[in-house]
Formats: sequence, structure tokens, C-alpha cells
Amino acid sequence: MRILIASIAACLLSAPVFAGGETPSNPDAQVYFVNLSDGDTVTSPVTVVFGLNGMGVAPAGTEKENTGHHHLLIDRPALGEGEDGADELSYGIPSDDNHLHFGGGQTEVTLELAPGPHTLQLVLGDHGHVPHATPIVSDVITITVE
Ligand SMILES: [Cu+2]
Repeated sequence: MRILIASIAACLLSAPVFAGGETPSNPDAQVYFVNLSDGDTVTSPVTVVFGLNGMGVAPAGTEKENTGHHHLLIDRPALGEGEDGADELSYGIPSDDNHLHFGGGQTEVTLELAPGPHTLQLVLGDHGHVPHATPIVSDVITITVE
């Protein structure tokens, strides 16, 4: 019985928690908010500065090893979670009011946000807007706009 439990545990551990697309990342890379922290209170417009360690920024469409472009997920579940979570990991990040692409290689944005709480998450995407394998994502932070 102990052996069976051990082999089940090994299977669970080897299954990728988070699949991502086909473009390899540096799994040690980190994307993060330079100027905002979870729980911050801010006023609109809000400038959001994107930080990246261990990989480089390249415009969308540029296939270059260990690069990607920034995406900002606003007021939605963490990447890979929610209704379309599996699809966005395999096929790419949607483009709408909740998913902003910075395909020009931008590293900051200034947003008009309505008063109240908002969640933000940074996600690096490859040349085709698909998260890498391993996906490079920030923590989801909640900020409150006064
Ligand atoms: Cu994109």
C-alpha cells in the first residue's frame, strides 16, 4: 500500500501544474510589478511599470530565444484559471479590456481605472502571444483606486 501511494504521488508531482505553450522559457525568470504592491491604494490614472529578470523583452512576432512581451491581466482570475484558462495556456492570451498586450515591447502603461478594487497580473507571452513553457507570470495583486 505504501508503494502504491508513493507511485501515485510521483505521478502527481511529475505532471506539469502549468503547461504553457511550446516556446521554452528560462524557468527562473521573473516578471513583477516594479511600482505597485498587493494592497496598495492609488489614484487614477495609474502608471504600472513592468519588471522582468532572466529573460528579455522583444516585440510580438519576433522569434528570439528567451524573450517575450508583456501582458497585463486586469480583473480576471489568474492565468490558467477561470472558464478559458486551459485554452489561454495553449492557444494564447485574448485581447480585450481584461487582457492588454504590449506587443511593441513596452515596459509600462498608464491606465484609467474606475474607483474600487482591481486585480492585476503580468504574464509574459511569446512571439505569438502564447505563455511560455514554463509560463512566466507575476503574483496577482489587488489595488484599490480611490
Ligand atoms: Cu501579446
